[in-house]
Amino acid sequence: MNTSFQRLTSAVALTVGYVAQMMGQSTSKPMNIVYIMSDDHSYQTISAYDKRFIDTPNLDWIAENGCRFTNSFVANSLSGPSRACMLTGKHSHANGFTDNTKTFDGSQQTYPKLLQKAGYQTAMIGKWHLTSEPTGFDHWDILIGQGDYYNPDFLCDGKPLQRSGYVTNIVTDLALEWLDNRDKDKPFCLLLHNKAPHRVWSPDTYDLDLFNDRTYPLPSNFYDDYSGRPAAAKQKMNIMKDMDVVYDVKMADKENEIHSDPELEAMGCSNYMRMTPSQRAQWDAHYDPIIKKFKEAGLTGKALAEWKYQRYMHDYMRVIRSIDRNIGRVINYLKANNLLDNTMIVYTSDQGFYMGEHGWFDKRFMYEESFRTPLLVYLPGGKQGDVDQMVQNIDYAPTILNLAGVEVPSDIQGRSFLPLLQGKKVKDWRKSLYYHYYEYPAEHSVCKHYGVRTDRYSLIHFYDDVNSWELYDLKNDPEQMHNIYGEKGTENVTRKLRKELHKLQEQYDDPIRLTLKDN
Ligand code: SGN
Ligand code: CA
Repeated sequence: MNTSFQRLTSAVALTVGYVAQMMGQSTSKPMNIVYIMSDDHSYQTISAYDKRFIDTPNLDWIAENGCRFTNSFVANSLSGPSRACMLTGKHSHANGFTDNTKTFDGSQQTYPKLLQKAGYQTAMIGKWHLTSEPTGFDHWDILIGQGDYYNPDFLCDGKPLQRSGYVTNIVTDLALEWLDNRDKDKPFCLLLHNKAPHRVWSPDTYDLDLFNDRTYPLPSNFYDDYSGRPAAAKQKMNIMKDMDVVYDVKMADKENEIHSDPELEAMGCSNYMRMTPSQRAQWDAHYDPIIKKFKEAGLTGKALAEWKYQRYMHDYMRVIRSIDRNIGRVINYLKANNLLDNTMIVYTSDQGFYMGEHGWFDKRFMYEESFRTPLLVYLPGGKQGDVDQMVQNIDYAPTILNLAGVEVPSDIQGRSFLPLLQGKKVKDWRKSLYYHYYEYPAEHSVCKHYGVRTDRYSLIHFYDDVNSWELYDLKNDPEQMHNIYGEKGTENVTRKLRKELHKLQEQYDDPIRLTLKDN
């Protein structure tokens, strides 16, 4: 027997055993994985988490039939870094992809490679964003760079090609096509990565007229003045100051009278030029009347900021509606093909996103809205309900390997949460999380920082340029408006958290503790 066949048989045998055990049956099939990840999808806009903004019945199906993770976090709130953390199960300093300017070293160990070796068929479809070509996949069909919403360019197993239509529909079509044509005798792991709802939040023409009558509540801290938080004050992701009227809010008038940042204007123009004449006609039919009213209104100051917020929310929700519809297509496919009894479905995002909290769009900060990320998991025969333990995106790789019956390599820094999905009690689950963000100086001007979070507190150190510590009591100040670092009465908790932070830096072997003065 050759080694790869042996490996395949043992992995499949383990998986079969696992599924049989889960399902309480004597015989069963191997476990498949459908891993769906969107880009910049906030948990606030999934109705399983938050009912204020939009109904997402298909995403909610995953939560209702599986687990909703109520404390799910990332390790570095940015696209490329998150993807590298997920693939490797390691923090950014360990996988080398610390910010979006890096190139992923595809020769390193990743969970798709380990699954592939164990006999799984693997595919990666959609936004990749790691610069180097994907490795560890039998098939890959990726958007180039950030990807475009309309008629996007792809690199399909190395060959460039453009496809017509709207990106979320196309990526889902490609994923279902691959599922249909796969080798049905082997277990599979499919990574379906949406570009949506990434900036610049462009809806499918089919959804353009949705939610026109909705007015979204302004977050209570929309006019945050960032007092006591110098790094937050320095940022450039404020809806009032930085959200671009032409690019983000799509007020490019035919009379060419409205002008904003020339670079962003040019990007908006190039998005528009990608559309077919029919797509453009539908786009114009929707936006032209809004542009006309906007010009007549002559808004300034707070009125303009609040109007931009509504425009942002409308477009973002329309983009989410298309994601949810396409998730429904995937679930229906799995149902129709009798795959729901041996396929785990994961839904997550590369990070959280601000829906106007602190006055912001974008992510990057270790503050809750962007440190957290949605995580819904359907596991056949597994737990149904909430998982409240703190999990992080470095845990995905070991969880998936664990499910597939593949041994988790000892250098993986995350931990398998499969027992939590199975509803088991885990006594020694982690009590704290480590975070480290690096992309600075860069777009949106979020300073470098690292920190530790426990169930009650969050301690953050901004460094390089702004040098400041922040401490939040998440129970009394969930919106993180009051930095209590250095305040009387916080000495004990600060000492404990600093100790925990250094322990985590040591445990994960982050070189920063060796080179930085932390006071
Ligand atoms: C683009 C966006 C930014 C965003 C980064 C990173 N600008 O550069 O707003 O923060 O991506 O996002 S845009 O003008 O190109 O829309 S990430 O999710 O890919 O990391
Ligand atoms: Ca992202």
